[in-house]
Amino acid sequence: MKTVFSEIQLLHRPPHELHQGQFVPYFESPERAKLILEEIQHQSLGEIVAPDTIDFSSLKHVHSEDYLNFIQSIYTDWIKTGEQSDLALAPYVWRQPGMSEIVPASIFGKLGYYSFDAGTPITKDTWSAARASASTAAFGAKLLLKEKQTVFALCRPPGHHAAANYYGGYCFLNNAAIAAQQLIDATGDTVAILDIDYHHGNGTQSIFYCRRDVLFVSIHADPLDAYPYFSGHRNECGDADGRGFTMNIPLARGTGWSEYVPSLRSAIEAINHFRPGFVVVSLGVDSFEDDPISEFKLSSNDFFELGAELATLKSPVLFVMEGGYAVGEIGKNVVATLSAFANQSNRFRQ
Ligand code: SP5
Ligand code: ZN
Repeated sequence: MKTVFSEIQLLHRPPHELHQGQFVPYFESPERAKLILEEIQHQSLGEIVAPDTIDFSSLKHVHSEDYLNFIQSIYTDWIKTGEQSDLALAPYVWRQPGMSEIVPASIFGKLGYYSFDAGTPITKDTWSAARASASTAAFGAKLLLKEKQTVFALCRPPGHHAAANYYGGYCFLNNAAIAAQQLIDATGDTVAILDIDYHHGNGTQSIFYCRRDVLFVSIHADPLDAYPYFSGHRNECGDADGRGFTMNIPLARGTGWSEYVPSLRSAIEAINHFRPGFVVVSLGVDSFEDDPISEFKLSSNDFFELGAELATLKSPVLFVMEGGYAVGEIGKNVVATLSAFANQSNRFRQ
C-alpha cells in the first residue's frame, strides 16, 4: 500500500486550544502525523510519495470561493492590522438562525461567520498546512486511479468537520470530500464515504447531503453526548436528491469492539449494496480506549480486526487520515488497521 504524505502539513502548530473553558495543549499536534509516518517506515507498509499542490479551482469543487478566500487570507489580514504575529486566532461570537447573514467586515466577525467552534485556532501556517493536507488527499485519489491499489493519504490537519463554507473540529479543508470529488470528476462514477472517526463527520455530511452520487455512512459517538453535538443523529438521512444517501450510526459512550462490529458490518453492507466505484474511508483512530478526548473502548488489537472487516468492502479503497489523539499509540493503531486491510484484501481479491 502506498502512502501519500507532505511535510508541509507539519507546519500548523497552534500552541493551545480552548477545551472545556481552559487553554490546553493542542490535541491535533504535528507529532501525530510524524509518528504515523515513522511506524509506516518501521513496518515497511509500502512506498511513501509526496503530492503535488492542488490547484485552487479543484478546491472550489467542494468549498465556496468566499470561504477559501477567507481561510487563505484571514491570518495575514489580521497581521496587517498591527497585531502580534505569534498568536493563534479563534472566534468567540457566532450567528444563530434568525440573525443577519451579512458577512462582517471585521476579523473576529468573519471568524465567527466561517466557523462552528472555538477549539480550532488559525496560525500563520494554517493555510499552507491545510492546502498540503488537501493536496495529499487529492493526490491519493489520483494514485488510486492510476495504480488501482489501495492508497493511504496521511492527511493532517484532518478534514471531516469542515463544510463547504465553515471550519471547526481541527479541520479547515475537507480532505475526504475533495478526494471523493476528484474521483467523481475523473471517472463519472459514484463514491461511498465510510467515516469511522469517533466524532461525526458533520462537514462531509453537509457537503454531500443533497446528492445521490455520494453515499455517506458514519459510525460515531452519539451527538446527544459527544462533539460536534449538533449533527449525526440517526434521523439525518439526506435531503432532496440525496434522501436516503446519508446513513448515521450513533453509538453510546463506552462502546467496545463487540458492540462496534455489528454496526460496522451493517455500514459495509449498505456500501457494498450501493456498489460505488470507489470507497473513501475517513480513518480516525480516536475510537481507541486510551484516546484523551474520546469515550469508545477499542483496543490496539481491535484495530487489526477493524482492518480485516474493512477488507470486505468490494470497491477500491482510499484511506484518508482524520482524528486520533493518543499519540503514544497512534502509529501502531493506524498501521494495524492498514496492514490487516492489506493482508486480508490480498486474500479476497486474488
Ligand atoms: C478530527 C477530529 O477528531 N476532531 C475532533 C475535534 C474535537 N474537539 C473538541 C473536543 C472536546 C471533547 N471534550 C471531551 C472531554 C472528554 N473528557
Ligand atoms: Zn475525531
